[in-house]
Amino acid sequence: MINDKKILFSGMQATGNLTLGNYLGALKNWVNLSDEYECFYSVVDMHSITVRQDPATLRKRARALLTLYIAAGLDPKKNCIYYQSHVSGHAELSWILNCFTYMGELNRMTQFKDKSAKHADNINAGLFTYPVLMAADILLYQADVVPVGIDQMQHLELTRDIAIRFNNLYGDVFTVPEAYIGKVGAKIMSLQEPCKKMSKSDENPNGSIYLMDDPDTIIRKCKRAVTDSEACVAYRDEQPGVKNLIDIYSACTGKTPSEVESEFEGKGYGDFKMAVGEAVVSILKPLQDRVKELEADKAYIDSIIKENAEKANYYAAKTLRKVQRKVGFPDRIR
Ligand code: ATP
Ligand code: LTN
Repeated sequence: MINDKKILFSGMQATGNLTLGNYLGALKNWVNLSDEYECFYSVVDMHSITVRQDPATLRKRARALLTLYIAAGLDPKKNCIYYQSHVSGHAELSWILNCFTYMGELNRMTQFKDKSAKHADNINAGLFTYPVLMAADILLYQADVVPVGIDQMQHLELTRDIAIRFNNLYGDVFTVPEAYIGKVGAKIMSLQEPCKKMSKSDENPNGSIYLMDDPDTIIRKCKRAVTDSEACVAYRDEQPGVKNLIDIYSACTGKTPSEVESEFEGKGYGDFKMAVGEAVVSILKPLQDRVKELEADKAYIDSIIKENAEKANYYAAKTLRKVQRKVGFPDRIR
């Protein structure tokens, strides 16, 4: 607990352009939870280099992502918004936890299998131990809850297993975290291949709506979204494309899928897709305007980066010292 509140941790990678899936599956929930918890929201730039990055682009994207967190409605005075690489405790705890994680556990991770198939020329050790760094992120702040999309559940389970294993050996050192999966938008699918998740690393730009897409592009992508020949707006697994558009519309408007079905009863896909596009624009346009305003205020963003790195370091150091003592590292001489 910090200030009598439970602790929340989450993070996103500064790789690629963020999609509507990232926003509806993660960022939007973060904002809804931010009053209830003491929150740490990290731009996990150390995770990003598990895949080769252009340094200048990574730096630019990391800053854009941090700005986006604020633009989405996270108050940086209340929520600790910071770069993972500014807190050395992540790497230090990650090393220790590596020694409490089994090769077999990491071998089972589906994200590792997917990413190593995609980057066959660079299957580095960091890609393999990526989930351990993620466990370190979460456990370093003693997080109670971790809001993520469904695709991260397996990593969360591993984090819990590592925490329990460590606690069994050394006493109650870590809080064992729970995942928080939002009710709507937990898995937004590609607009072109609705059986695949919408992903920022997708090669086909028409499959994803990017958070910075202009309104015309958003409407065009929605109009072109793959549906089927049944011609009815029904929320059924047999109609994955339509189901996904209903999910998007629900998440943007707050309506339930059955309310959406009634709203479009007897109407064609054309009207429905147009409405989905407009609903997405109504969510993203204010976000984009706010990003532009914030980007113009360099000194403000810089001050946030500095203050929050100090705050994160303070809490990280507390856990790290405790863990170091538990595993038997010698005390520091002051
Ligand atoms: P990549 O495609 O490069 O693997 P990603 O789009 O999956 O990246 P991440 O940075 O790995 O993005 O994820 C950030 C957060 O967004 C995570 O909590 C993840 O669960 C969530 N998320 C990502 N894609 C979706 C999606 N299509 N639907 C819902 N949530 C998503
Ligand atoms: N692995 C996550 C990003 C991530 C994360 C975290 C999410 C890194 N560390 C800690 C929650 C908590 C992803 O790829 N989406």
